[in-house]
Amino acid sequence: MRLFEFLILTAESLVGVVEATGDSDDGRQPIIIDTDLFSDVDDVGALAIANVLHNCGLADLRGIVLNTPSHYGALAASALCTYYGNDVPIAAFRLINNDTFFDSFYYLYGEYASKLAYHWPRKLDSAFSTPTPVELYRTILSSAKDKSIHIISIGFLTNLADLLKSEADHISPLSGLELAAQKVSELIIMGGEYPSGWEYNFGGIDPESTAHVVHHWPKSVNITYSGSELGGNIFSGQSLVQRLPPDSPVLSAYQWYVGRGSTLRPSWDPITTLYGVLGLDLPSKIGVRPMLEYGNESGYNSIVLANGSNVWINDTDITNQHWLRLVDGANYSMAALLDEFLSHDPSLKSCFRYDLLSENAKDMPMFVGNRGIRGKTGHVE
Ligand SMILES: [Ca+2]
Repeated sequence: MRLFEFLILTAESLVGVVEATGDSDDGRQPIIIDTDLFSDVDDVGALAIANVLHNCGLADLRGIVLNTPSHYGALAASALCTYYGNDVPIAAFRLINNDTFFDSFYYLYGEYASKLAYHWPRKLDSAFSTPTPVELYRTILSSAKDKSIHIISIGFLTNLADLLKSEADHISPLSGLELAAQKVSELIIMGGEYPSGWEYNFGGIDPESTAHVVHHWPKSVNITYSGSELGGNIFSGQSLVQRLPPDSPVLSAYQWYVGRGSTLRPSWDPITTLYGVLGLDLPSKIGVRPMLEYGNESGYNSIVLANGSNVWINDTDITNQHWLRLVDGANYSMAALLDEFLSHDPSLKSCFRYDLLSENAKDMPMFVGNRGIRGKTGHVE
């Protein structure tokens, strides 16, 4: 099978892509990313994709909030955004600490956050000078158009729970719950397993916050879940060493984290971020075949407080919650598409590199995944 044969649509599909529909005045989809950038490198992939989509005029990256306490996470996020030419507001988790990642589970994966923080230029001088996550959430939401923001959660849900619990303050007369209901058009969460299971983002650190967000999120606002079974079966980053310059922080982070000469990694957070900006309608936004669909029509997610596991409850009256699944046969296409974003030149302001897609398709080796080496349920912290 030709790797890209389903990726590339006709030239006619490109028309109007630059003016892709969005919820902000300029057609960009406004997003806030809530990340645990610290250990697994798929958060780097997610921030790379968000910055690329921002530069391509499809996303409006309004802010990044950290849900892990190491100050290296905030600094690394700033280094990544700076590399893509973007000065994005960042909020460090409190209390801030000086931890560096050590893989005490597999003794295999490497640390990258402190290295990104100190070997690439960054706009942010210190994590201590940032607002708190709740302050940044409230500031961005209070100034946003109604029903405009997509929040993309690719880590723990502590900040979102704190946002929902926040009261009126000097930033906004609205409570956090009211801000979410009024300003957010969709919450996209990488977490859980569907229709049921246990996953680290939900149950690993702060299941109480997971339950609070999932059970108290306003019913008028859509939630879309990206489960461990989705990104865990799609391996991206295979060709980064051939396609990125040696000074790329994305390449370096993947090399440091995965190690052993590989940059191949499951795609939990990159897929979630891609959907969080573009939704299901990939053909109209970037001119590629549909790759994602909803796995359910109705019902809702429920969290077992004791351990953060989730189970889908069937209920035809509730239609604001969905989980994502891959369209049949789209595994290789999705991996190849993610690789396009991960290897995107920061100076290129278009996400439509069809000549390159075709060119790469001729030479790209067939997908080789190290399946089984680790699932999200074995997420290293
Ligand atoms: Ca993550």
